[in-house]
Amino acid sequence: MEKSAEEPTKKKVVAVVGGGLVGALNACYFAKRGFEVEVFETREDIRQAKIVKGRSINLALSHRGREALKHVGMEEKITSQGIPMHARMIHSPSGKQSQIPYGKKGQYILSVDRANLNKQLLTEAETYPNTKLNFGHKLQDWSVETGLMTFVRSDGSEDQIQADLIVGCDGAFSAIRKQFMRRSRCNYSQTYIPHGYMELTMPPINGEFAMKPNYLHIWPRNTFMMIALPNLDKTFTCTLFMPFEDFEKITTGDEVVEFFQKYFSDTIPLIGLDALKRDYFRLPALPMVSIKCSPYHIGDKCVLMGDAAHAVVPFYGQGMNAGFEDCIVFDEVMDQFNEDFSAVLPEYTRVRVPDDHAIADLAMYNYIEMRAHVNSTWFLFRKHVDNFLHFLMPKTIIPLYTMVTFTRTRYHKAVERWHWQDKVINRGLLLSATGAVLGGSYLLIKNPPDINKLIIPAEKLWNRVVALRT
Ligand code: FAD
Ligand code: EGO
Repeated sequence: MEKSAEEPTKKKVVAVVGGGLVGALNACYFAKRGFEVEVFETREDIRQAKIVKGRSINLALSHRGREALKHVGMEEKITSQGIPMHARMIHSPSGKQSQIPYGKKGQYILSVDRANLNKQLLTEAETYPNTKLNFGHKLQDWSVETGLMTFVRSDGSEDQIQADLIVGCDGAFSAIRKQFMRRSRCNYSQTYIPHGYMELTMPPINGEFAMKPNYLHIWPRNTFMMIALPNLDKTFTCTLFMPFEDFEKITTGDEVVEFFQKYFSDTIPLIGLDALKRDYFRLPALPMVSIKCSPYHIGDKCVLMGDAAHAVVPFYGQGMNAGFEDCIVFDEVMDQFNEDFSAVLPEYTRVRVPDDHAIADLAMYNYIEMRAHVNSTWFLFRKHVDNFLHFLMPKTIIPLYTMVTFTRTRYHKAVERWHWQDKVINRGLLLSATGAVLGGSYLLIKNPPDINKLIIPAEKLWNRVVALRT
């Protein structure tokens, strides 16, 4: 059934460039407001394609992303096809598995299929009569002065289109963003990390999931990390993160097995020896980049959202969630400023840049921290400490991961609060340490111990130390 636009009067044309996750969702947002929406996407319609090439098969959807979907009535449709992950399952090198819940009962993240999510959002966008999807349209260039966009069609022919507003949702290597970079006072930074990623499939065993399905499985091995998210077809998609240097060192099937034997031995029988030897060489490891820029807009003509505005490394599972949240924030600003683009665009930049930059930093921080000293013991220890402190002071100490993943606390506020909590914790530690010293001294003064009784155990202790050292 087709939905009717809110107003029948002639509405402005909004061109959404990029029909990926954020572009497709954004099309729904603008269509709901009654704009004439034109989506332009390089690829052919993925709903017709047999195989969808591209990166990452499944993604972790969390609160921010869900809230954004809810706004256009898509939450239920998507979450019902996601697999809840209530806890992380940490795999130690010996194959021991330990779980730590993400939060209270209702707090879980969802494993969703990227292609399916994208298809559903495109289909939803199409239910609005005021939306048109143009596939096989690759944006070549656009003019800041006139807003005229030039597309190259699949057959090589060109197409020129003008719009009142251009929304750049064309991903990390955004063609829309190129015009931003030529302007003065435009900030841009781009960092490739030394790690690449490779996806491997873990098939079902006897028609069932090879591991427990409702978990985010993690193998933290400092610089080598692997995660696995469940899929509806009872497979797991394992993602191996490793420096390119190390990927390149492994050149034969036997070397792959040797490497997995050393670090991820419990997964060998689950992925399968032959599959492992074969799949490792199927595709090269792919790069990961972190991109920041500001401002996000040019005049009243153009705005960037999603990865086009902020590509983040995937070590927080927030890239798509942040991009989806961009859509809500823009929508809120549209309400505040009555859809007046000349006021909405600068305000959007003002409120959103600090938050997107904060999540880019947090994701990079997680990457650095995890590769530097997070093995399975440290991972478990840290999460237990987080949970314990939260248990002690539920209102005061909220784990950063919780604020980022299960609330809509502005990302930059979550960072501020995290620093503040650290101060409270350190002060608490200092206070307890001081208390212990003072209390101890008081007790010692009040009940001076018999020095002879002290010397004997001290001697025994020393003997033990000597025994240890020899
Ligand atoms: P894209 O998904 O890149 O879409 C851009 C679209 O624009 C594409 O369809 C492309 O074909 C089109 N396009 C590009 N150029 C043009 C052009 N010139 N003209 C027309 N169209 C064009 N995020 C999470 O929230 N949770 C996770 O668990 C998670 N895991 C990840 C794991 C990995 C390994 C990676 C790499 C990323 C992960 N992400 C995750 C991040 C997430 O994939 C991205 O943030 C998200 O895809 C961004 O969506 P987007 O629509 O902005 O960009
Ligand atoms: C000490 C212990 C310091 C993505 C643990 C930091 C990220 C980080 C890539 C997980 C979960 C969704 C993810 C946790 C930490 C997705 C995620 C986490 C990875 C890798 C990921 C957690 C896809 C970091 N969320 N997360 O707390 O479970 O903690 F391991 Cl490599």
